[in-house]
Amino acid sequence: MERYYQEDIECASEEQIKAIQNEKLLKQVRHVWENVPYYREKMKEKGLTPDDIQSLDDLHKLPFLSKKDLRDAYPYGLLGVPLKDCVRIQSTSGTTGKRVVAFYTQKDIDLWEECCARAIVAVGGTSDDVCQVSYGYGLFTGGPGLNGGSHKVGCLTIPTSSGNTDRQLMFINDLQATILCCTPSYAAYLGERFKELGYTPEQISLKAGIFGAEAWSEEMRRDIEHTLGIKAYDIYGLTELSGPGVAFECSAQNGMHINEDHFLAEIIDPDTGEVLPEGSQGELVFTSLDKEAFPLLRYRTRDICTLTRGKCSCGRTHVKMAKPKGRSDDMLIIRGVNVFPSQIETVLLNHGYAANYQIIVDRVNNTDTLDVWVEMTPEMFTDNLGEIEQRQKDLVDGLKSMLGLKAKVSLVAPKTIARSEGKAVRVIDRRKI
Ligand code: DLL
Repeated sequence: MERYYQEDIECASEEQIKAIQNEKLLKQVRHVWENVPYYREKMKEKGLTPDDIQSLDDLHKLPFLSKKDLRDAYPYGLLGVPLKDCVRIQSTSGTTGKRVVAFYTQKDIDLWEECCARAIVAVGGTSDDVCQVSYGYGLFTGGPGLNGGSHKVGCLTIPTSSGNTDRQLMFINDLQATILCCTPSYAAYLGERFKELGYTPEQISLKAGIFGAEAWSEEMRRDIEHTLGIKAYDIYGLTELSGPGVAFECSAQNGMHINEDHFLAEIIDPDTGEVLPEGSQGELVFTSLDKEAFPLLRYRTRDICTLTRGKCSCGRTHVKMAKPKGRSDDMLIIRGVNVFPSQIETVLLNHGYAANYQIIVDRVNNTDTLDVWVEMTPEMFTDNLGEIEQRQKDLVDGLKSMLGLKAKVSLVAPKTIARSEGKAVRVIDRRKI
């Protein structure tokens, strides 16, 4: 039987959700207008006042916010409450520029943790469960968010944070953990380590995993489910909007329900900013509906995906987002062809490899080159050069038919590509250096 953390809201009718969103949107716009001068100026530039926003239908009039605005307003320019009312910050790793610093009031944290609790209950979590949180703790939102959600559900929470892989396995075994929360790449690594130590999936106590914070393919889901003997569920979120739990997967495992009572989603054309009809692929844009400390209206995530509304077998009614294909800024343009790393991953996993690979893009004599380094699994490892060449050729053909591009594939020995404990860095683009 399907269980919910907040059934009333998770299964509310579309009309009820729209009514909640309408009311909250008007309040949030007024809150931002009155307390965030940076955004007030943006509204004024468009000739808008809160009176111009009378309902959800007026949302499209509001100006967008982007990562650049967050940088320009750093650190306090988008604060919606006095600093003394904030109790926490979280921050991104800042690999692509200045860090994003997000602020929270206690109420913001409570709502965020409730979103994570919904995700845990959606994978079957109850107070009987032992939930191991192997996302990083600290500035990264993964650890603190799921830790809070796990407490709310009443699970016994193991806050291992990421890293120290053998200790992760020890806690799973000794405390018979049933739910694992970490990045999919770290889950794959934990699975690999269990296998190396001779564990079969039946000997591992885990039953479900909540994996997100990076793009991962359906093939990787199958692989992780197989090695750990679990059901693997996706979870999505970003620091700017609180952290994990903006959207989460349910028993249907085919897209993530967006917590629409807190986050209003739109899909836009990333080039023109035009709002696209339901079902179209485009950039995901979010408006926070009740955040106090760091309210964001029409924030452009750069994540590319589609939204679909419809009856879900789990009974939840909130709109679903498909797995993001990756960020629009992760998309590689190689010899004019758009390539998402997740497409390469799909080909590799379909050919029986694990998700241990590195993509190297370079430019030689004004021509882009695409090199893919792939680890052989221990089972396929061989020093028979003819066999290796044949395997490489098969992958070159597979990539050609997926991408329409010729790549150079190098098979390398097992364990030669560094494992990730957090978000995996799979692409090295030397053209930018
Ligand atoms: O990654 C929050 C999070 C923690 C989500 C734990 C899920 C689990 P940031 O570090 O700010 O926050 O990175 C946000 O990561 O815009 C996406 O590009 C990507 N991302 C997050 N979840 C997914 C997912 C956290 N399930 C950025 N699938 C987002 C694909 C994801 N990409």
